[in-house]
Amino acid sequence: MAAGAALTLTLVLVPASSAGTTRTVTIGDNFYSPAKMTVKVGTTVRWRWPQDTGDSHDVKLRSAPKGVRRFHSEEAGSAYSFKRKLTVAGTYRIVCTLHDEMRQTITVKR
Ligand SMILES: [Cu+2]
Repeated sequence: MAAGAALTLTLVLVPASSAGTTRTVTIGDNFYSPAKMTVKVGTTVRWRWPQDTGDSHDVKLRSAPKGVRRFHSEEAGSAYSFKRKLTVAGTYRIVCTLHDEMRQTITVKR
């Protein structure tokens, strides 16, 4: 019973709308899924490479709101993940440097 009470308390203290959530993006050949997404400020975006990706990909930030430090993941073929917390509102454009058509747009809202 004590464990149940503690769980209820946690759910009350952490509303679903709070910042600090994580959204997962799946890497495919040759796409990011989802290709477009909107998240709240403070969301951590995690790019996940599946076990069986047939090709190598990376995640490079090619444009972002002012003041955002650029990031660039490793090149990886499978079983890798990379994450960044997006703390500035605006539009983030991601590209895979190995596949120019592989692009993603993330809108970060307050
Ligand atoms: Cu790629």
